[in-house]
Amino acid sequence: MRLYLINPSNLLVSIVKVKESRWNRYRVWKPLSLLVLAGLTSPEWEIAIVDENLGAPNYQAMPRPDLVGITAFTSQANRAYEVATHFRRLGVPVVMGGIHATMCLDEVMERVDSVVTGEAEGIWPQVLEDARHGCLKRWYDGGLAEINDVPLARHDLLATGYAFGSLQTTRGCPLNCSFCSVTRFNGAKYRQRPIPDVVREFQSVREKRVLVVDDNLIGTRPEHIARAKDLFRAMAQAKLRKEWAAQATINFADDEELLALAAKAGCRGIFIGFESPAPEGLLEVGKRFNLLKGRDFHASVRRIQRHNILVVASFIIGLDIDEPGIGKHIAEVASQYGVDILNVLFLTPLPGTRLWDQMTSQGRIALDAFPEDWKYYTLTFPVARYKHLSLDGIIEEMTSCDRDFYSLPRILRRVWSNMWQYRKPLITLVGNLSYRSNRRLNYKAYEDFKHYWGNRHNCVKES
Ligand code: B12
Ligand code: SF4
Repeated sequence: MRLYLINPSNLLVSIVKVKESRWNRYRVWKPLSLLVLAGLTSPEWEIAIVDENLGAPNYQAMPRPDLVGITAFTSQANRAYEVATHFRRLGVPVVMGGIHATMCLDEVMERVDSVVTGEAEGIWPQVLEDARHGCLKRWYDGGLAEINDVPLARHDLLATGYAFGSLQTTRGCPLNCSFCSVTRFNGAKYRQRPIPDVVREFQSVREKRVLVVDDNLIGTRPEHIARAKDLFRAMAQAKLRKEWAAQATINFADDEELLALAAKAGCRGIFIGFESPAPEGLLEVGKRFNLLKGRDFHASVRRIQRHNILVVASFIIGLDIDEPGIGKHIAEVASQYGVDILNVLFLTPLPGTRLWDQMTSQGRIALDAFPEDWKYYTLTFPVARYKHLSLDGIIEEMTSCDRDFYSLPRILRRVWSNMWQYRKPLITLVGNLSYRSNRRLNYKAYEDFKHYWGNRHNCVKES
């Protein structure tokens, strides 16, 4: 039995444009969901994983499979349907799962043979069994998996073409920020995989560098942090010789022992969601956690960096409190905090989030011809109507933010300060240049987007 597991691409996502900017090679990540599904698949299935981010193959030239499984974020949904249509025309059953299938069940059900919502661990073996007997159901729900059932992902598949491997050690997040799907999808309970499983999985990753995809590697409560310390101790003891980056909340900076253990275990970069430079912004998106203890963000960032760990900061533009000037303000604040890399995204109502419910009820979703418009739900296009910023205005804010933060003098200052502090100037340089060179791609993309937006709204007015 032959199974294809496919990660569809979205050509509007600049990080997959490896040909346009070679720095992007360092920002194409493996679709871990498919490696996990492969880990749940019994040996009678011959598995091929296709990651279209490395280039879409000629499916016609490939042997006919018995089953196709497709994963998709919302931004990949359109391409997922194209791929599904191709295989369904050949009479091959297509199953789709992942976050978009879970949040938009009815839409997906119309376009594939079978949909799997939720996490797959508890249900995928049954889906395969039903497929083998030709009796696939229209809908399976995996719900939340028992965390000990998460298998070792098949890191032996998809072995070449990536600068980073990826793995997951926890699922779930209690914080439930308004713009994020994680609490709805993976639950509010923070679930931690057994430490020996995680260490074994690290050992099976071939790449020297690894992205730990957890939404928050250290968690928010003392018992979570204690487990993170145990994990880091076990990783150091296993002498993995891996360098890795992860996502965490800002409380990562509050515990010297945690930082030292993380660094010893190979942590070289941490991605932190600051979200807004203003306390009112944090309240608006529901991230009160960042407001705790009258925090000094500059000091927090420095404490992390002293352990040789780079800090990547994420902010959002387009909150209801954001007014003209917000772009430059974010660039200024991120520079004051002293972060190494800045990633700014447009506030985007992703289906299933609290923000989606709010913007839908207020009639503020501007690009709403679905499924076609999903391709712009990459957080790199302003798809909604923003309170104080017009379409041109919000794009100008994003552009000025990037222009300021990634100006050559500022990049050189950051690289110099890294050299001076004996940190990792090369990684900072590559990261900064990757963002800087994507700016040109973004300008062009914004122009095309404005035309698309204009046509869409003219059509609506005329009809
Ligand atoms: C790692 C990650 C990335 C990585 C890697 C992506 C990749 N290629 O896998 C990078 C950094 C590239 C990335 C980029 C983006 N991401 Co991202 N990312 C994540 C993150 C943190 C973890 C995903 C992961 O690997 N999980 C581990 C695996 C094992 O879990 P899983 O994917 O959920 O798969 C399980 C189930 O969903 C199911 N399943 C999944 N697929 C399938 C398929 C079949 C057939 C079946 C049966 C089951 C099944 O089974 C799996 C095992 O239980 C999630 C948050 C999260 N917790 O999901 C956000 C998340 C998926 N990202 C999100 C977004 C918005 C993006 C971006 C669009 C925007 C951005 N700039 O961040 C981009 C664009 C990507 C694109 N190509 O279009 C949103 C998606 C929401 C949505 N409705 O689409 C999430 C949920 C975060 C959020 N804020 O809400 N991302
Ligand atoms: S943005 Fe981060 S902290 Fe907020 S709910 Fe999502 S995963 Fe949790």
